[in-house]
Amino acid sequence: MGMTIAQKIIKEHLLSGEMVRGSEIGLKIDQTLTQDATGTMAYLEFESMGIPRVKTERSVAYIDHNTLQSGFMNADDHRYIQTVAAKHGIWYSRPGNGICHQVHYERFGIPGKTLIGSDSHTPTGGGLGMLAMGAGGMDVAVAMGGGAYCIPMPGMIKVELTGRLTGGVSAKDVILDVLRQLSVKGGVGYIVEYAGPGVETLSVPERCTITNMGAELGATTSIFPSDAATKAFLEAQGRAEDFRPLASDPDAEYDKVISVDLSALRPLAACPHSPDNVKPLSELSDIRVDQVCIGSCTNSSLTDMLRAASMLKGKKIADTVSLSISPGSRQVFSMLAECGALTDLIDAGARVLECACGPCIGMGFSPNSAGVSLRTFNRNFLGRSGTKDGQVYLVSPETAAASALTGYITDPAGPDAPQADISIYDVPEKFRINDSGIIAPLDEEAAKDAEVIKGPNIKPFPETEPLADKIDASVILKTGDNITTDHIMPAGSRILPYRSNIPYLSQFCFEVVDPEFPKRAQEMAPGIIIGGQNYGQGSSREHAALVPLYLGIKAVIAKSFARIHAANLVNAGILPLIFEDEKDYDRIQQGDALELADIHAGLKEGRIIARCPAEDGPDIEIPLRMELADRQKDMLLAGGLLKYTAGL
Ligand code: MIC
Ligand code: SF4
Repeated sequence: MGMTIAQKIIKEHLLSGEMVRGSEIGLKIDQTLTQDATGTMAYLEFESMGIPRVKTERSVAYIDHNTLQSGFMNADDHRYIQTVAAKHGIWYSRPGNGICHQVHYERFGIPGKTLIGSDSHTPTGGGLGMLAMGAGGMDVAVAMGGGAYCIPMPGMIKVELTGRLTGGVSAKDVILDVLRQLSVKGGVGYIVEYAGPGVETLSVPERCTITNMGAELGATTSIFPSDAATKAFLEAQGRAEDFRPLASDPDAEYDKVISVDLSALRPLAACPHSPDNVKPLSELSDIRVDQVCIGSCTNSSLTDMLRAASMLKGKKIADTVSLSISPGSRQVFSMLAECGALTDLIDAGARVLECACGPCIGMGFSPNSAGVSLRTFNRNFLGRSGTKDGQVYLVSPETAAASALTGYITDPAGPDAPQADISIYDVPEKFRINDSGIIAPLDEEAAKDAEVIKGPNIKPFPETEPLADKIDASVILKTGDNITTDHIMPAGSRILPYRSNIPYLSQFCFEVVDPEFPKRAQEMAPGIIIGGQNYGQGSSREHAALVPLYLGIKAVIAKSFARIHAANLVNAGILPLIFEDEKDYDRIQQGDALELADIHAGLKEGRIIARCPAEDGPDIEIPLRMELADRQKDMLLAGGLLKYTAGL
């Protein structure tokens, strides 16, 4: 039987397991990346393993999330990451050098290689034909140490692309259409592979917009073939030698196939507060806009910025709109400056921000009260922008630019909108290469004496414990469906500087859902959380497991889990349990006392019963199942991933 591209890469990297859908496979990891908001924990975890030098082909530590440096905290983290990277063979991308995913595909990504990153948008590299996956920090630490990255063997979804994008419609609209078709949970357990004649019409940066936002489908990753466009991109980055062609076999089999006719596609927007709440712009045209942001790892390539600049050139944004642009990398920034497009953006009224995540993660530029913000980003979860009642719409750079001019949501394919035309700029064929923002690690000899500097903001990660055979715990919180890691452990400028300080962070756990949660959890510990469908979607932040661990949470019972969060819970020694019958969700209430007994025997069978004493009559019994690989069961018994790895 023929193979898909992803299956070929998996086969080449298979260290353990069989390529049978749902069963656990262990993969050799060629490259890793971290960013600073998850990086400090990942490197503390790596250090605790006592391995002197990373065993990957390339590991890179990026600083892109926490660049505000209000107070010593961020700067402490940066210095720790820089020194730990230098010592252990890891490349360091300085603050201001750009967003990890953008810089990685520009400078380091290689078709056919495996990459894991402690950031959920690591699949961006799939646009270059990499098998690139988001993971928790502990998994990245283990991979840096040469360990396998273990995942359930995913199924395959094919997205057949036909036709060619027309004026005003862009790659962002493609992924918004896929989200409309599949929803934020439609990709769980799958790799999404793009195929068909439309593929060759898309450039690598356009493909990376699509694979980036595949994270919002809940997919393990997304991938494009490596073809003439990939070759041209790598050549233009001065990396022709990294090219390798990759295509699926003609008789490759997929579990699901959907299609997108690029020629028929119209501009779309994801409306508040979910990336799959997708509507055509034609239905949104009366909405007044307060703020427009162009940037983020989804849409901050040179082409994205040039398209927006060409539409804004010689014009002024509406008086009522505040426009920000954040180029994705120093390369994009310097090329924008060189060709004059930056001046056009500034003259039109844009506020130019640093090459970093910035507003995407609530690091400044929060909208006004109930403000409408149009963002070229990938997530519009409630409160993520820093303004709880902010109304965030996710759109393409073209829609963003057209709307910034009128002050209303405006269709860039409509008759009155200015057309993007990047040919007005004299842009060289080759990208401008200046890696001054990237620092190579020390050689092995020099590394031996190098000091790793930890400032007072860096606190040890919480101790994990071996799973007890019996848990008597209270239900501290019951949530609805699609709870994101932004709900569990919010980010933003107030909180993000403390990503290396779990005790401090714990005060904000579930803040947008229930501000009393941390106090209650500590008073009533040990605790259990009850969740709905797709619990833990969104970010890869392991803090969404480490903080509940710190607050005494022993188990989470949900209708279903998002992949990375479920793995993070197990890595932290917290038991993820799934209702055998979803209707039982209604039988447990916040405040109930639950008893989980004979857990060790239950682990073997993959099933346990939760008992809840009823006021009158017999106890309520609720059967729960576990979707855990044998390795994960052993890990829970050992007390989490690090203890398990140490015991191997
Ligand atoms: C995000 O977009 O939510 C983040 C911030 O990049 C996270 C990582 C983090 O929480 O540090 C992600 O996507 O994994
Ligand atoms: Fe940064 Fe936003 Fe991308 Fe996360 S989604 S990596 S916060 S730009």
